[in-house]
Amino acid sequence: MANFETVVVETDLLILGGGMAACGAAVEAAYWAKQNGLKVTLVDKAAMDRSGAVAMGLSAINQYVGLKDGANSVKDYVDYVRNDLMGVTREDLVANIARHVDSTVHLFEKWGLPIWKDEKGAYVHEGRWQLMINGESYKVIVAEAAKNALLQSGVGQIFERVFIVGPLMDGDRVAGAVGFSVRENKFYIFKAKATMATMGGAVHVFKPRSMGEGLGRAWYPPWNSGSSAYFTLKAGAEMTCQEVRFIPVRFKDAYGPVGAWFLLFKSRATNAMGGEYMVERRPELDNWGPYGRVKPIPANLRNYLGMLDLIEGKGPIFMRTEEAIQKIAEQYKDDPKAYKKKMKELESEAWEDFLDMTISQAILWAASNVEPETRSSEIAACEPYFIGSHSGASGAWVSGPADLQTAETKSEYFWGYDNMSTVKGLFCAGDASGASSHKFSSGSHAEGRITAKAAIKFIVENNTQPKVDQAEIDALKAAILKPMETFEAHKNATTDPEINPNYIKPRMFMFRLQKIMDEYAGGVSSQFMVNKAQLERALELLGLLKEDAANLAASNLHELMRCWENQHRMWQAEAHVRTMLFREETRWPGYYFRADTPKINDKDWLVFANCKCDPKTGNWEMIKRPIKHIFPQA
Ligand code: SFD
Ligand code: AMP
Repeated sequence: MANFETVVVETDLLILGGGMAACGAAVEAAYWAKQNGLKVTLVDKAAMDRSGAVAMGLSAINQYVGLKDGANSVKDYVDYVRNDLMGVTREDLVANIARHVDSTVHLFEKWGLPIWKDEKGAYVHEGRWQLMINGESYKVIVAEAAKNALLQSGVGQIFERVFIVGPLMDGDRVAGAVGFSVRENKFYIFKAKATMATMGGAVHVFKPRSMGEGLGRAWYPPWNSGSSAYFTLKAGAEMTCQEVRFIPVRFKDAYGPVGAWFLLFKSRATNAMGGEYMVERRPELDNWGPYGRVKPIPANLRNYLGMLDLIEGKGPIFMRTEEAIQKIAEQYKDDPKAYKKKMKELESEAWEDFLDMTISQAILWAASNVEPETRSSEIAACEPYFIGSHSGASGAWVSGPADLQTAETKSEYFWGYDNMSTVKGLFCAGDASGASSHKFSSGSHAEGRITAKAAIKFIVENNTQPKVDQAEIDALKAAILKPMETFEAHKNATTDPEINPNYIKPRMFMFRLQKIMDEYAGGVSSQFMVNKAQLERALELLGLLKEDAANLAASNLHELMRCWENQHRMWQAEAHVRTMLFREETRWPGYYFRADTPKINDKDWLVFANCKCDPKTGNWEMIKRPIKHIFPQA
């Protein structure tokens, strides 16, 4: 495209994304880069102040271990995560984050984040690991610190509103990334000695429950579209846990969080008949091996018990907000003034929980006359998401820290630099790194710091600028901008630019992807059920979709971004389907259920299911990797 300027940026460390992991990376990288005379460049598709999952703010910090108070140990956290993921977790990665996460939380507080305190000045816990915050401006505060660190140290530069499409390679080493501005006709080539993929997880791979005007609404933010997975897959990196999607239960239709209700307010959830699935269905837990007996009950099993009620026609499921609020206030019933005050306080906490992180839920409550102190609200399982930082686990397979390996784990989990993928110089953190669940906002930031430090070490020890073939760059530029040419060439063939025999617009392409995934890969409409035949059909249809991706069309830069977002989603979808097909058991009922292999099978499948795609041939390889412990097991 002649009217696209090409901008070349040479740097040492390239940080892709501007979310929690990237902000952590920026702070740490600035420090180590200055000491070593290196340059750092951060690229975000949006504006860092409000980009990524924390855009609307959050009402809790979900990972705080409390090592200083001796409340918990690193091993306690590792046990919690392994149990919640039905035995499948990289203990070395989880422990590495757990031992550093508290210092990240203390930094947040220093930078101005209000964390709730009790009368004695101690943090108010939502649950064992979760702290309550006034977090409407959480992302603004964290981004400000990252920007200050990069810009004031003089080592860094930041590009906002530049969408990263894919990697640049020098043989088996990553050499940077390519992308384009979503505001100006500029094509970007970033050349770097090490690259960090921190572009979050993926939403809208599956058909959402919302439709029409509400379509953009999902629990996870619609602007995280699988760019991390695409980037690492295209670089040839090994991926892990691609089958471990996350399905949260949320307040229905506006996706408000449930954590504060279950943990802080101690609310019950009951079905249409008043039955409590967590009590009535307890015997079902015995079918899920040792994981049915752990505390807390794994998130997917909690989901599953509720889903069984729905399958039997006992829905809707209600969060009993009115009962929970009354129960807490009852303790004050002998003193009418104190009772009134407590009721007001609880009411405002209930609203603030949503106003701090899912404002649309508060709007829905207001619009539908819900007073949580007098009336229950429906909750429902969301559509599936890919998020390695919450209770899902999908992401790249990365090296663990040297000092936490045992003689047993070292050969499997360690290859030199913390959080480096199997591709030389390509590092991953946050949602982009797999098998290290439950890091959330704080752990993602901590993992970003760990990873940036390791990436700088890699640069110091491999201090050469990788070579990039100009022909490869030219080919990438042509392919990336092609949807705009396609549109220009064919736009007059029909009167409605949305419908054209020569091209497909990204919105329609997304609907097609979502329909395939919803119907054949266990979405909402198929009650999260899959079997071999369905998954094979999904792969066949995804193959046809991939062919048609060559005919995507964009009428402007915004649509060009949409084209590539949906290509990214499609690759995430394929990795997911292939891995569900590979794992011949059901391990995470409540996330997905393989009806043809309906039982958990620890003997054959207590392993990581990994995959990779050869960038040259496009052939996929499925790999089993062993689960090994770094702490002695009881
Ligand atoms: O409870 C490109 N999360 C919660 N964590 C908590 O600690 N407490 C909570 O209360 C949390 N809750 C919650 C959470 C998330 C959401 C969506 C809701 C509620 C409604 C989880 C955390 O938010 C999550 O773990 C971290 O944010 C993960 O960090 P990271 O860095 O992996 O992802 P990111 O922050 O979304 O940032 C992604 C960045 O990448 C950019 N990007 N840039 C360039 N090119 C591309 N192609 C790109 N694609 C994406 C994005 O713009 C962004 O900057 S609770 O309800 O669960
Ligand atoms: P959520 O709002 O569902 O994202 O939950 C916030 C935090 O609370 C996460 O750490 C969840 O794992 C945890 N959580 C939510 N519900 C429960 C529950 N019923 N039991 C135990 N932990 C929960």
